[in-house]
Amino acid sequence: MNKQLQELLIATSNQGKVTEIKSALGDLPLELRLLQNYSPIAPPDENGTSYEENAILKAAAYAGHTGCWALADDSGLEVEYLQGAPGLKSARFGGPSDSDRVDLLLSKLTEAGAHQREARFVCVVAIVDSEATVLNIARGECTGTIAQAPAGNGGFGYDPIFIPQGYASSFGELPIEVKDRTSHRALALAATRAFLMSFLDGNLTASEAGS
Ligand code: ITT
Repeated sequence: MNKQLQELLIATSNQGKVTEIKSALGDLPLELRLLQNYSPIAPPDENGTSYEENAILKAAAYAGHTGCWALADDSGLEVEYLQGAPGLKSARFGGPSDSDRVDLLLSKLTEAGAHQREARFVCVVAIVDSEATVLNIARGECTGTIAQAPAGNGGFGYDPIFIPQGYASSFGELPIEVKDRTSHRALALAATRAFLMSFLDGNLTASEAGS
């Protein structure tokens, strides 16, 4: 096994993300570390202009504090009727709770017709090494529609109002296995997993990945 990759910090304070990341990567021969394994670290300002920039700046900041390889996720919900909002600002859209954000989003869609509720989730996962060199970036997207009202308690964030394409129920209602197989995060994590396995198999070195 490549000695540089024995521990990987899941660099997010969002417990919903942690659950999904563990489900996708938990069986790899790696020790997954959590932010709560360290003394409190102030979260970096998410002032990037893309999901990629934000994912990299989060991974780099936490790797810098811990000296550990880090995986960070930046994600958001883009609603067509709102010209892509809340997008990069999904975590800071109203608030402070998930249900406040859901209510605000639904209130902005009261005038939207049934055919104007198209939306997509986007997720970008960045991996950096212990020196904060970017080794891999993976993006996943999941299209769907925004429901008229929240339904279900599964998942987190906007899941109770997001109906993925091909289904009649929200991610909040569907079995978690569906989200773990089809979501924006599932797709980004599948590519991330392939990258990590190349490392763990010794087929790729940090300098090859970072170049
Ligand atoms: P970290 O930065 O610590 O990872 P965060 O929650 O602030 O946590 P983001 O900045 O990436 O993460 O914000 C993304 C927001 O988009 C998140 O808080 C949710 O409100 C929403 N979101 C992202 N993925 C989602 C998903 O799979 N289901 C529902 N909502 C999601």
